Amino acid sequence: MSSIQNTNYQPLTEKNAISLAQKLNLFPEQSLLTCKEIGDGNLNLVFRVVDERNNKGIIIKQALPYAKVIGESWPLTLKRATIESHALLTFASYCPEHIPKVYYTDDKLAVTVMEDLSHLDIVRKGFINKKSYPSLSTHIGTFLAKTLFFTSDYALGAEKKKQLQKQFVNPELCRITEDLVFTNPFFNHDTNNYEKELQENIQAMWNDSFLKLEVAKLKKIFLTQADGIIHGDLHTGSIIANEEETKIIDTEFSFCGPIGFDMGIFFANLILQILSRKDNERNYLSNCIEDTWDTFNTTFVKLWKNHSLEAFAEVEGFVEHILTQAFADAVGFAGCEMIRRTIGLAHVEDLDRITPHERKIQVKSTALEVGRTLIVNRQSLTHASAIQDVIQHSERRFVR
Ligand code: SR1
Ligand code: MG
Repeated sequence: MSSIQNTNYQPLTEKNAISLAQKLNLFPEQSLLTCKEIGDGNLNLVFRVVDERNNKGIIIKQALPYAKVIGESWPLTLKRATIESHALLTFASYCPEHIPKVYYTDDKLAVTVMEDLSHLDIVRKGFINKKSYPSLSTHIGTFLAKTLFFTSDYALGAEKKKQLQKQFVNPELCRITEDLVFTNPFFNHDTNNYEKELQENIQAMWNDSFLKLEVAKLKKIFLTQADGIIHGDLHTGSIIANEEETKIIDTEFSFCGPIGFDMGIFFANLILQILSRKDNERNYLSNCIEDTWDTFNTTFVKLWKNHSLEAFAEVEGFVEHILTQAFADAVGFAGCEMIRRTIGLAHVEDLDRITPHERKIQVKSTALEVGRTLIVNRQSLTHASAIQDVIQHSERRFVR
C-alpha cells in the first residue's frame, strides 16, 4: 500500500494541527490557539483551530490511510485529499459562492486547510431538527448547473475537457460507490447491515431480476458516462447551510461522471428525510426536490444558450434530450442511494434514529419500496412532482 508507506505522512494530533496553523501564518502572532478534532464522517480527521481571543478559526481536514468508519483493515488511498482540494478549487472557479475558501493544501500530508464555516449547520442535522433552508434548492440547483455545464465538453470543447478529466481519475473512491451503492446491497454481501425484520423484503429484492437489470444499467452509466466533474457524494451531510448561505464540502469522491448522479444522491437523502416525517411536516422538503430540479434545468439551459461551443448546440431538442435523460438517471440513482442507505454499510441518521422500532421498520420498508419504484420506473417519472406520487403510493403498503 503505497499511501501508508509514504514517510512524510503522519496523522495529525490536535497539538500538531496547531503547529501547522502557526507554521502557515494563518493567525497573528499573539493568537491564543486551541484545537478540537470535530470529524464525524466516515473517512477523515477534521480539526478546528480557533483563536480564543476572537473565536476566529480555520479547518484542517486530513485523510487517514484507511476508512475511519471501519478501521485499519480497510486501507484507503491518501490521494483522495489531492482530489478533494482540486475539486474544491475547480468548483470554486465556476461557483465560488458555494465553496469554502481553500488556504493551503499538502498532498503528502493529505491535508486541506480551509475557511471555518462553523456558523453553518450540517444540513442533515438541521433537517433532523426540523429546520428549513429557504435558499438551499436555488443554491444547489445553481451549483450543479454551473459546475456540470462548465466542466462539460459543451463548454470546454472535447480536448480541454479530456485534459481536465485526467486530473480527476479517482478509481479507489469510485470503487467504493460502485460496491456500496450499485452492487453489494443487491446481493447477499457481508458489507450489508440491516434489521432482521427486513429480511423477507430484502430477499425478494435479491431475487428480483428485473430490478437487478435496471440497477446494472445505472451502474454502467456511473462507470462509463463522463459528462463533467461531479461531486460524487452529494448527500445532506456534504452540504452546510443557514437561511442565506449554502456551501458544498467533502469533495473527495469527485470524478468525471454522469450529469444526473449528484442530483440523484441529493434527491435520495431528501426523500429519506421526508419518509421519517409526519405528513404535515413534509411540504418544505417536497418543494425542495422540485425547486432544485427546476433551478438546475433553467440555469443549465441558459448557460447552454450563452456559452455552448458544441456545433449541434442549436439543434432543436438536443439540450432537452440531455436534461430529460439526466432527470431519469437522477431518479434511478436516487433509488439506488435510498436502498444502500437503508440496508448497506453506510446508513443515515434520518432513518436509524426513528423510534419506536416498529415504525423504523415500516419507514425502512417504505424506503426500499420507493427506491425500487424509482429505479424501475425512472423513464416514465418525467417531473419531480411524480416522486411525491411514488412516496404516497409506496406508503399505502406500509401503515404509518
Ligand atoms: C466507507 S465509506 C462509506 C460512505 O461514506 C462516504 O460518505 C460515502 O457515502 C461512502 O459510500
Ligand atoms: Mg463525505
